Amino acid sequence: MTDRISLLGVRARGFHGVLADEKREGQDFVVDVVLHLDLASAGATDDLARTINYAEVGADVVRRIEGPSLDLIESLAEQVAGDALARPGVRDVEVTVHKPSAPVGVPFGDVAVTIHRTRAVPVVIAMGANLGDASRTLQSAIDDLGDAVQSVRRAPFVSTDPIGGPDQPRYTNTVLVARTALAPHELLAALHAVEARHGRVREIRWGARTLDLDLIQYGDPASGTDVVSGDPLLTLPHPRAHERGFVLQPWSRVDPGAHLRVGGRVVPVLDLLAGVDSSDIEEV
Ligand code: PH2
Ligand code: MG
Ligand code: MG
Repeated sequence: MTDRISLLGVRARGFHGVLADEKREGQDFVVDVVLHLDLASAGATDDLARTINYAEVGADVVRRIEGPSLDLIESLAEQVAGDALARPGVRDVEVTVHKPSAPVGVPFGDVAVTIHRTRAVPVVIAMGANLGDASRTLQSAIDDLGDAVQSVRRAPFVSTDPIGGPDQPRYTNTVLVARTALAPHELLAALHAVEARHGRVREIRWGARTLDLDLIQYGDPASGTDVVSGDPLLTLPHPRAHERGFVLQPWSRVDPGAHLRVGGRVVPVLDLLAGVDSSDIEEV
C-alpha cells in the first residue's frame, strides 16, 4: 500500500532545546508529517469519515510544538508520530522536525531529524485443530500469516479435551503472541483467509475443524490500550477466553506476565488459569 497523506511545513513557536536560552526565548519549529493509510474507500465514497482529516493532524502538531518544553527535537518527533499512529487506519508515519534557528554555532541552512514509526499493536491469537494432521496444520497456518503479524512467539502445542459441541476428537491447541500493523477487522480477515486456505468451512458451532484461529486480544490491557468491542463479528477481548484452559494454559506458557480484560477487571492470565480445570491439557 503506497497511499499517503503529507502535511508539510507546519510551523509554530516552541520552547524546546537543551540551552536555557532556548527554553526562555523560544523559536520556530517546522514539522512535516507523512501518514501511510489506505485511501481507496475514502476516494470511492467521498466520505471524510473514511480518511484522516489533515486539519486535525495539523492541530495535533501545533499542540505538540507549543506544548511542554522538551530538550530534543527527537522527542518532539516521537510525540508527533505517536499522535499520528493513534489515529484509526494509520499504519506508519514519517515525521521530520526542522529547527531552522537552532544554535548550531556555524552558518547553516537547516537542521532536522526524521523518524519512521510503524504501528505495532500487541495481539494474542489462539489456534486449534482436531481434524487431519493438526500440528502440521497449525505450523503451516503460522507460516501463512506472513506479513499480517510480526515478532511472533508461539506456545508449545498442547492436546486438549474438546469443550462443548458434538462428540469429536481431542484438539491440538496453541497460542501466538505477536504484533500487527493491521486494524482489528483487517487482522480478522487475514485469520479467516488462512482458515479458508486450510479447508475450514463455517458449519456446526463448536464442531470439529481443520483449523480455528481466534483473535483473543488486540492491544495491551495492562496499559489500557486494548480494543474493547461488542461487534458481533469481532467481540474483543474474546468473550470466552477467560474460562478456556486450552487458551489460558498455552498463553501463560508463552507469556507468563500476560493479562486479560474480564468484564471491568484486568486479570493476570496465570490467575485465570488457576481458576479453571486444566487437568486434561498435555504437551505434545
Ligand atoms: N474450540 C472450540 C470449541 N471447543 N475445545 C478445545 N479443547 N479446543 C478448542 O480449540 C476448541 C474447543 C470452538 O472454537
Ligand atoms: Mg474457537
Ligand atoms: Mg473461531
